Amino acid sequence: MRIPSFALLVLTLGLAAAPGQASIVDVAQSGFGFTPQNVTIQVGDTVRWNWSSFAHTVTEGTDGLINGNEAWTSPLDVLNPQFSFTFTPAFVAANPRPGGVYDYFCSPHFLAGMRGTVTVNSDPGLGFCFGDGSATACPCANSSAPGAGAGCLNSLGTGGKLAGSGSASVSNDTVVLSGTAMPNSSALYFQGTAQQAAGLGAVFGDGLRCAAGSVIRLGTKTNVSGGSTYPVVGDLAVSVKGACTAGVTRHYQVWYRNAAAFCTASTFNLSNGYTLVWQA
Ligand SMILES: [Cu+2]
Repeated sequence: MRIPSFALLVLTLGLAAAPGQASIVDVAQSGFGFTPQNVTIQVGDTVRWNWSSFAHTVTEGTDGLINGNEAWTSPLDVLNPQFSFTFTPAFVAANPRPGGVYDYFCSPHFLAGMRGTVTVNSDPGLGFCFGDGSATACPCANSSAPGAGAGCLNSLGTGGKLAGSGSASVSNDTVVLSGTAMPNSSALYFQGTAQQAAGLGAVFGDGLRCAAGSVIRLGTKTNVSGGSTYPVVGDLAVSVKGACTAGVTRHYQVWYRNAAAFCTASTFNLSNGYTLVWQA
């Protein structure tokens, strides 16, 4: 049981890595297969293929051929026993794939089914302070479903959720913060320099305050179909509005109006928190 326990520990540590901390994911070549065949990584992570026997290639695509249309290709043989490839924000932006799924194959053994995938998760950040009972308890037992990754329930019976996409790079900021599952009311997107109560949050209105410290208001939006985003056309980029520099960690949250009689006498609730580590 020693080896499986260790493998589980490594996996757990890998999943617990903070956003922005690039990690290396190993894939073994065993016989005519890649193990694990399918891996999921974050933007900026590196996949490292390790050779064990015979001569193979690691070639992006689905056509089985090395013909110049691949985003990367490398031999994986006795002379090239290891091949590492980093899925940088620039590479992902220049070589988009549906769902972030990069198929690859071994050219000599394509017909034998020697193929794999790398799924690149483009969410640049990490949620925290969920209103699902895993953090501070919601004020009126209005917890959202465990694992929903959202805030405490509002009067509609949904938990406001904040997520992100794009690249958290101060020199090429394409971050879009997206709030969903809220009433069609006003929603303030704000940034804090700290996590409230070490990330557990504190009761505030009908929900939890998660982002704290020195606060910058990014902008107020009006939800349509329960959602909104920051920035939209005409808004400053998140890192500009938030005065973020390379290397800083910032925390985000949506504070939205929920005027219906529900939970406390307050007329507002909040999403979960969302953390970004800004890169150069
Ligand atoms: Cu092969």
